[in-house]
Amino acid sequence: MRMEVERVQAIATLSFSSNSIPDEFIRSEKEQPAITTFSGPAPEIPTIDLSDPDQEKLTRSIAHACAEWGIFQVVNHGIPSELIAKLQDVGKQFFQLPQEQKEVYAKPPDAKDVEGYGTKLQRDPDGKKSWVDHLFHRIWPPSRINYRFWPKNPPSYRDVNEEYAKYMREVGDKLFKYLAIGLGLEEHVFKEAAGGEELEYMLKINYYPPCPRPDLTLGVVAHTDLSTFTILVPNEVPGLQVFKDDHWIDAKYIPNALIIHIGDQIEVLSNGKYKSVLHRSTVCKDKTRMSWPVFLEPPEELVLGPLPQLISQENPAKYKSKKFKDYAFCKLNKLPQ
Ligand SMILES: O=C(O)CCC(=O)C(=O)O
Ligand SMILES: [Fe+2]
Repeated sequence: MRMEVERVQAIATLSFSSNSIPDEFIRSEKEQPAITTFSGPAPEIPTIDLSDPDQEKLTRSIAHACAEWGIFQVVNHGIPSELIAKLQDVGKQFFQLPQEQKEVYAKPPDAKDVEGYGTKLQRDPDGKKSWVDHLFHRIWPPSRINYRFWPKNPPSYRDVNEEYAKYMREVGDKLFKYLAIGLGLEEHVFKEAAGGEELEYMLKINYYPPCPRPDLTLGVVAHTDLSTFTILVPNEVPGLQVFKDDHWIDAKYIPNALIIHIGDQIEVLSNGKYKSVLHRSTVCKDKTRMSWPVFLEPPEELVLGPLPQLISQENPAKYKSKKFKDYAFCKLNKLPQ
């Protein structure tokens, strides 16, 4: 079992008694949110109403958001708000369990896969740590689910997450369709190129404990997602920031909205027409922030590259075609693609 004190949740408790945070959590001035968050008037991340009956307008606004921002919020997506509340409640209950009960789900130290309870995939090159713990497990397809990493407590955890997985597939399918039509392609091409029915839905729960010095540290550091795209629900504590026109701007909290991040694989498949979004998260002094991203990821052996329909002599491929696992390896190890 890992030492308790490695978990940020435990470090947070200690930090409040000293009103300071350990050095390895203090970011350089280039990253500190108090210095780098844009405070002027900023444009807002686009909000899309998925129930809009005007399909053409809907497709256009999604395509525009993906080309200009790589991120948008979705309202009227069809997921019952009670289900979102339950997803949040069971996840919160897991993180409130005593430490040793959470450690039962710890990612094995030698595991190649990310599944499990943990604190950081890798240290930053500068040795800095992030103010966040997490739990990863797949929720679809059934052949890729390992219930060993699904909390047994609270008892409703499994039912709630299985129900949520159904909705993730519905919303995911719709978005894949609009993304394709938005580039003049047949509606199934993106999902098929990303693995079709073998596409994997990886749920992550981020748990950002209260922090005595939120001005100095970061939760998740600046990154783009590896996924095709990511469907995220946050709790009511703000913290997500997006890099737009050279500024870090705050995402507005919209109750019950889903936040869609375009990830690297849609950028690659679209040959750069859609952009993966650079984002990070900040933490809060007196509240616990949590978020539930679901990463829609290709199976690891699948080769992805710019869609042939989108390349020509005038528009050559801007990205290599490669297996998803090789793309992920290069990214994780900060090697060129
Ligand atoms: O908590 C958030 O809003 C962002 C989390 C995130 O970007 C991630 O886990 O990849
Ligand atoms: Fe992310």
